[in-house]
Amino acid sequence: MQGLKRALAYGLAAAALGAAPAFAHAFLIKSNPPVGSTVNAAPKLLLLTYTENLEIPFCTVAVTDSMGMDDAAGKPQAVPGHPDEMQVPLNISMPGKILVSWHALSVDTHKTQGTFSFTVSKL
Ligand SMILES: [Cu+2]
Repeated sequence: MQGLKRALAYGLAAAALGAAPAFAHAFLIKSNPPVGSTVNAAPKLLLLTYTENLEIPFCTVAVTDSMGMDDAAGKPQAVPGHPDEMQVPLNISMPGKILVSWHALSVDTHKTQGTFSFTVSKL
């Protein structure tokens, strides 16, 4: 009961401040390949999991390889049964550090973005 009261108090405080609740935005939970990882083969697919369901047609992912080429990523695609995920076909032609820059639109119409990298040690 105490916890519920506290939650209500926080909710009212957030509403009073006019703040959009941060938990309603699509933030990246995890990636496969994982954020900061090193993989020993070029992945054919990047899988991104978010805190909210996504409007896939309005999400973009750019992937830049170690030579600065940024044409390695295809269009984000829905993952059947997982509206909080998107998958991106990859065509990585160089080993090295891969920079991922994503823009997401969640179903509540809030935009988020972020970058991370992983490393492909060999193709
Ligand atoms: Cu939101």
